[in-house]
Amino acid sequence: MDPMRDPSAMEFSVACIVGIFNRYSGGAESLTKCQAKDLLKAEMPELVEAADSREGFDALFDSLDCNDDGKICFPEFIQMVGFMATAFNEMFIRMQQQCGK
Ligand SMILES: [Ca+2]
Repeated sequence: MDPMRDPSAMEFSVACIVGIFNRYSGGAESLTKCQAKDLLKAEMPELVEAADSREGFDALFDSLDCNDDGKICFPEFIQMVGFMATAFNEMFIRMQQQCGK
């Protein structure tokens, strides 16, 4: 990769997602439950708003923690990002259909 070239939108977006995970994990391989809550509250407030109670957040965390180790590793985190991207894409398609495009 040419270091003088500006990153593409996709490269920039992926780098942002990686940077966000590492900012909240402190560079560790996984997010603790507290770190995951801080990340989700700051970066995905609408997702957390629906699960704002402690029980709601615990259920959300448990659904993300696929291997039940009490932490969210990067693959578990990126799977959640994929679900969010899929939901945004479906919303985008519905909006286009409603506009007749
Ligand atoms: Ca896990």
